[in-house]
Amino acid sequence: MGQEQSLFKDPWRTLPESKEMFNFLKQYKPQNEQVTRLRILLHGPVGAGKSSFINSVDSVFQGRVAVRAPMDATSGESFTQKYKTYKIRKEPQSFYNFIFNDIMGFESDRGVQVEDVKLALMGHVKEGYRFNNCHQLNENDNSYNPDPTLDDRVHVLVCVVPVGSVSLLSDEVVKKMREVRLAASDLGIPQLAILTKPDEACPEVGKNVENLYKSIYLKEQVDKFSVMLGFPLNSIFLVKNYNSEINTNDGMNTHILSALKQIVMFGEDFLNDQ
Ligand SMILES: Nc1nc2c(ncn2[C@@H]2O[C@H](COP(=O)(O)OP(=O)(O)O)[C@@H](O)[C@H]2O)c(=O)[nH]1
Ligand SMILES: [Mg+2]
Repeated sequence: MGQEQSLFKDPWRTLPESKEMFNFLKQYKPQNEQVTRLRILLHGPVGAGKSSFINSVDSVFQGRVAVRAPMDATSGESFTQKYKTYKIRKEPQSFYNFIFNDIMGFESDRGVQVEDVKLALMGHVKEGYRFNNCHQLNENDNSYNPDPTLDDRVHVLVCVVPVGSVSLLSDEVVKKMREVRLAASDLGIPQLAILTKPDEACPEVGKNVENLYKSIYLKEQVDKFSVMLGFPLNSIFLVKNYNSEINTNDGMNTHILSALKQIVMFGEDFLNDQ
């Protein structure tokens, strides 16, 4: 396919200046005084790029490619997962006011159960708890937090899926993702989606990340995902993570920051409604 057929002439989404978004996020502090930090929960299949997204955010803010959140080199192999909070360091002694948790899910026979995701959303899952797909966390477990504060709760939920997998998601996985979405909606928690690995799904993006919002194929996948799961377009972001790069660059930073900024703004709205 020639470039004429695979790319729109103009991007279908234009993004703000990276510096503006960077500064917004740098100074971000929840207005709601009941909380110290905005808690973002990433969920999605093993190998979707959740840890990589956290590392990408870290890289943008550090100005160099960071490797901190452990990435699964052997994606798809791990069956249990610890509930852990990731913070992004600002200065030697301080952190940014948004934090991440991640949770794997939705594979048919493994991954975290939908009920456990709901408990995490409500703040009942204590740090360090090891999810087990054979056992659902309950009030009798030590890792069950019986009375979570607003700080412990999830303030914004982000679904992470490789964009090339959108057409391959099984009915069962889609059903589980919808269930989680519904549970979050019941709790009033805003939700977004990040579609990763666009470089693998579209050769033009593999060559040049500036083509991210020009790729006709990727736009089709975004539309498809939007219809399948009921995410409005403004809550779906394409992100190429830092995985093979040695240095950070403004083109990639812009895409990572635009997703993060929207996540933070949605989460901030949630906190202000409490
Ligand atoms: N090409 C490409 N690879 C990626 C991207 N994001 C993540 N990966 C790779 O996908 C694999 C799984 O990523 P990981 O972050 O561990 O997924 P997780 O299980 O959701 O935390 C790793 O080898 C990453 O380097 C991306 O945007 N593009
Ligand atoms: Mg991971």
